[in-house]
Amino acid sequence: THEQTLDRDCRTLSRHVLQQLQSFDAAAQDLSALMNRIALAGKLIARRLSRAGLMEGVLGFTGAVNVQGEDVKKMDLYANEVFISVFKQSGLVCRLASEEMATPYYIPENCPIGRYTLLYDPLDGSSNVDINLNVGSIFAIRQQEGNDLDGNAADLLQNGHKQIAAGYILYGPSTMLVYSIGKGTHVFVLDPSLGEFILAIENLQMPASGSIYSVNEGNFWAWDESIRNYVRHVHRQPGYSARYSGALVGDIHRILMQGGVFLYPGTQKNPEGKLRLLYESAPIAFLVEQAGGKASNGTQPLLDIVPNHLHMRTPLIIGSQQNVELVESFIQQADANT
Ligand code: P6P
Repeated sequence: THEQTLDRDCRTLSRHVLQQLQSFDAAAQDLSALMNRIALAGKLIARRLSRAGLMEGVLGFTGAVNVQGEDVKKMDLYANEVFISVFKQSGLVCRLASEEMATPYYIPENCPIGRYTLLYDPLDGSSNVDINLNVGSIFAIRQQEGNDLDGNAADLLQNGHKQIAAGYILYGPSTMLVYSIGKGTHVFVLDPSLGEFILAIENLQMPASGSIYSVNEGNFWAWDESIRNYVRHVHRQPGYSARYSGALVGDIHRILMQGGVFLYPGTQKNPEGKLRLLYESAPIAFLVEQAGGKASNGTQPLLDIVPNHLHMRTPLIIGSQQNVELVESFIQQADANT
């Protein structure tokens, strides 16, 4: 009915956060405002992506190399700047820690300072931009602890349970924002005509097991034998499907919605894998666990891992509980045999 449609269109992100918290105190208002800023960043990035092929200076590389040793794409830089611009005057944050910046950006003295830190990967999977495949932004929010006078942000080097909010924005056929503040995982869809993210799925519960496995099998001979044995086992099982887009957010969203498992294991060259703990794996592990799934580095729950530096990488096994436990059983078996 007309009322139902209207009511649905009013289930915006900021209202949802306040409803979740059943509170309107300062902390709740802060979280609602933080999520609103994330939504604004998502809208600005989605708008530019939708015209990437038509605008000068959007596609392609800047010629720079980032702290990860990766070629920086123009869209990476733009997306990074969007988050800084959106949060700089918000009065909500004191620091922004990004995949694109070697050290955190400290909000300048002449701007209002808040007590939260935003950790983010502004445009994950950006190699997909030039081929018009999905890309994503990943974010986590933590409270500042202490006063970080020496500016080395040591309080950020704590495990994923310190995240008070986390999620991602998926720039796909529709733009989706998936988030959690520790009270379930919720999916919003951007209605471009309204310029609002509208609630689509509340309290998403992922399937306990699934038939999708998502891993870059091009690394097969670079993995530990235990991972090769797991994949050999999957190859022999009827009904499994391999799905891998090379962009974490889209690959994870598929697993979140349909069940199964995503893996980025260590390789001989990169024993800790490729994905960064603080602003890729931990935020996504937070969401997946809130949706009833599981995440580990193969031997330890992902959210228990304490980073030793801002850009620390860890192997990632994540998805439906039963699928993750099956992978872990191959790793435990190999460890038992050594
Ligand atoms: P590979 C993108 O560069 C990224 O960081 C993730 O989005 C993605 O899951 C992974 O790397 C893909 O890495 O080595 O399989 O190409």
